[in-house]
Amino acid sequence: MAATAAAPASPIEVCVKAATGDPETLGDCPFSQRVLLTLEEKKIPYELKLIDLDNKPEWFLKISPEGKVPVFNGGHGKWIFDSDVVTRTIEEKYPEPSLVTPPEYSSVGSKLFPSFVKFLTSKDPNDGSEQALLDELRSLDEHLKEHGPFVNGEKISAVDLSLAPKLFHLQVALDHFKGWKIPENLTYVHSYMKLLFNRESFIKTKPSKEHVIAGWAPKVNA
Ligand SMILES: N[C@@H](CCC(=O)N[C@@H](CS)C(=O)NCC(=O)O)C(=O)O
Repeated sequence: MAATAAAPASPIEVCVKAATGDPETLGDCPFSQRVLLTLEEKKIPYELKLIDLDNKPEWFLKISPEGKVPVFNGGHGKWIFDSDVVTRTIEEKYPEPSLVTPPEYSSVGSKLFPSFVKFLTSKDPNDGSEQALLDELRSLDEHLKEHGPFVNGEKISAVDLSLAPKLFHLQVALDHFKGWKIPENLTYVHSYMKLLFNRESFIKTKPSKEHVIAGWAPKVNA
């Protein structure tokens, strides 16, 4: 734990999604994984609480106003929600190693996830959703070409930890449901994904491909 942080009164706890149909296994929520990646990269010990989102316990509904994960308790009794707020709070309490992304890069790739979801769930091949996703991926590729290998150069930062789980979902779900792959010529995006997915923090917190697919299936088949 970082020497600068006040010791928590009790363990740090994080409520995250349990796997769909497998409540004892870490699930496939990219926002939950983002928080776990932040804790892992900062080497902060924590206790996981797996939440079955299809059968939310009463105690969880009391601490999570919208019934959403992740929810985080920094060890001082107060539960906070939303991965933006949680990761910002972790950064403030545990500033070392710094994961701060410079403001000019903090929105790089921010439209990737909504573009991916739109294309994944689209039933109309001519609605422009594939092209919109390709445009976002190309723009990330250009950024990485100029500034990579991470969004902010040599050092991983918060924006990478937000994008990594989303890119994993994108890769797994689009391949499975649409037989669609990120074009080979987006070489900087491919190298970026390899770099992120091979990190110890990612390997430790990633969901299985089967659970990612099971998580998206109801939205794709809706
Ligand atoms: N903006 C929130 C989004 C969190 C979110 O949408 N979590 C989903 C799981 S990935 C959830 O808990 N959904 C509630 C449900 O499925 O009942 C964040 O960044 O934390």
